[in-house]
Amino acid sequence: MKKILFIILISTTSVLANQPKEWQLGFQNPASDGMRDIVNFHDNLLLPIIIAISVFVLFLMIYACVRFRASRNPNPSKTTHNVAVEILWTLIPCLILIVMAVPSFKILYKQDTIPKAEVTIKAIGYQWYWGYEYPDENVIFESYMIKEEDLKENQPRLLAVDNEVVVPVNKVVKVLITANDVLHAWALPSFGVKRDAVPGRINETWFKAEKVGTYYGQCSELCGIQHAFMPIAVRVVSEEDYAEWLSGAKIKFAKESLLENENIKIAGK
Ligand SMILES: [Cu+2]
Repeated sequence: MKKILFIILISTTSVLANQPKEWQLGFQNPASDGMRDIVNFHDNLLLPIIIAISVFVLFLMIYACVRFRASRNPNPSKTTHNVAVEILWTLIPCLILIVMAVPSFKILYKQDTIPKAEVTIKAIGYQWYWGYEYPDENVIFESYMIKEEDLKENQPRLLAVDNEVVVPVNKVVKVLITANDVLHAWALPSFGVKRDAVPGRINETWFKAEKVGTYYGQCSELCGIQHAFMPIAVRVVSEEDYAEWLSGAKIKFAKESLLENENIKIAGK
């Protein structure tokens, strides 16, 4: 019985790890080193500082309301300046900002330096779906959201797509991001990745997924009426499964066949 419970627990957590869950307050569970940095930074540094500041300001407000109320101070103080207090309320916030900035810049630099990529994918934002290319493999395909009425079991609403991006686990994946029409943004919370997709320009980011599974994200730049319906789904698989998927994809999603189809379409017009 215990064993079954354990298995259920493991399987449900691994499913929930990759997508938003009901009543969720915090971040999604990290599935990459970069996201773990972000979560640590938020939970262990920013949040305590924010809570301390909020409690302190609340205390000051209550104290001032009680201590300096009109009934107790019929003749109010005429003080307008206090140099010591003014220096303190300038310096202390500056110090707090510096304490927050140093680790924040460290994380930003780490995200910005892309290690040698083992797999490169290109994400292209369209109104309103994502196109993907594996430039080194001659693979190209489009990825549309699955409509609510067509959802199969275990496919999350507004997140599942027909063609998922497939990448190998524990490999550095470099993502080139651009758009074809308007601004979009390629965002995957579990990997700590979010980059604008700008027409005529290529942005770069990277991630190294640590766990096998399907991870969901969404376009994160208002791009038009169907902005909410262009999700991102990345399936992280073992190296062998990736090789197998790739050999199939090279036939199914070959660049040449796509160009041929386009030509047929154009010729038929
Ligand atoms: Cu978009």
